Amino acid sequence: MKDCILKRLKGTGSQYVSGEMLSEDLGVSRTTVWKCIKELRKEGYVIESSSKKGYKLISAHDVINSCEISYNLGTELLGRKIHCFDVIDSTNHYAKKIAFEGCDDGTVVIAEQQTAGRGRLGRQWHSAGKKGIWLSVVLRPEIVPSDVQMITLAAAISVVSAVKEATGIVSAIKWPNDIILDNKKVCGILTEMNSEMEQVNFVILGIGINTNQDTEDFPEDIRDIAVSLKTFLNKSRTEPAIHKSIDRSKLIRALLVELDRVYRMVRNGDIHNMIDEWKKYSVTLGKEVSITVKNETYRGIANDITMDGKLLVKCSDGMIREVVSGEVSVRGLMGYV
Ligand code: BTX
Repeated sequence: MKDCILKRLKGTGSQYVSGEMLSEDLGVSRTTVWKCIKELRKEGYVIESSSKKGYKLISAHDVINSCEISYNLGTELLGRKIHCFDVIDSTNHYAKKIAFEGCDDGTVVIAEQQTAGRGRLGRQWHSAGKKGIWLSVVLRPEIVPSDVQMITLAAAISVVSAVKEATGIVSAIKWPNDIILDNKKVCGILTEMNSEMEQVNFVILGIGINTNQDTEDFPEDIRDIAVSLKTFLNKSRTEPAIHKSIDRSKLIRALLVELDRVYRMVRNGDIHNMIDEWKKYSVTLGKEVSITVKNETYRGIANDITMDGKLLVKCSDGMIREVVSGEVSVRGLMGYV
């Protein structure tokens, strides 16, 4: 009921809608309408009420719920079903569970906080409450398992474009799965799959974006490599009182729209154009990198990327090596990037 009332308030824009009309149209009592309005206010919606005119939605303060994210989203596939949680162990974990249960392609899982957020290779992902975007998407692309890296590339493009669209901030892609700002990690992508030999059953695409953390919100051991969009945006402002926050729901909506677009490129086999877009945002290509695969480390220049997302590295012995993302750590020789 709360969602129905919210949709009605959103639909009327700057107009008031009377309590009487809401209760008649939705077939509930005026008291129920009032209770829902109270709950919406508690969630962060600013709703004006007037005894004569009714209710008017003024603004939403950092609210993330499925109605807020999906309202007039305009995507073809992404986010037709959205599961939102206050606290969860890992959105990837939950997404995997519902993927096994048969949920639709494009189903989204979002949490305000993760207690066991995961990175690659069993690493931890720090996911502070209400400070970031911790989100997973269940995808069912018709691709072979060796092409799954394309989903990570698609996600990286989507994050960079959505961040630009929603905040004006220009970030960049560090192969294979980081988005960086100021040489620090603002977003990590974890792509996991379930497959047969020849066919992917589903992919869980996990995206973690640091949005509103202050430096002290990160554990000490990652303060040198982690950054949030908020700290980046406000780095020239010395007075904390005038620090601007990032509108997380606006960014999530932009991300789903972008992901819908780029995932469509994957599904339509439009890989050339997708790779071209990826190259535009890459900070890895042309750089001297150090690649560690298991216990072996080698250096070279990151020359190019293949159509299935492998990095081509020209090593000092003149050989060009194809690097697969799965088990590597890539370090620029001039620091993290
Ligand atoms: P990664 O293995 O490339 O990066 C993990 C490493 O990044 C950690 O070992 C740590 O050094 C550093 N790190 C941890 N937390 C943060 C942070 N908040 N910001 C910057 N650096 C950090 C990257 O793996 C993939 C991360 C995916 C996270 C999403 S969130 C939604 C979904 N659910 C889930 O459990 N994981 C994904």
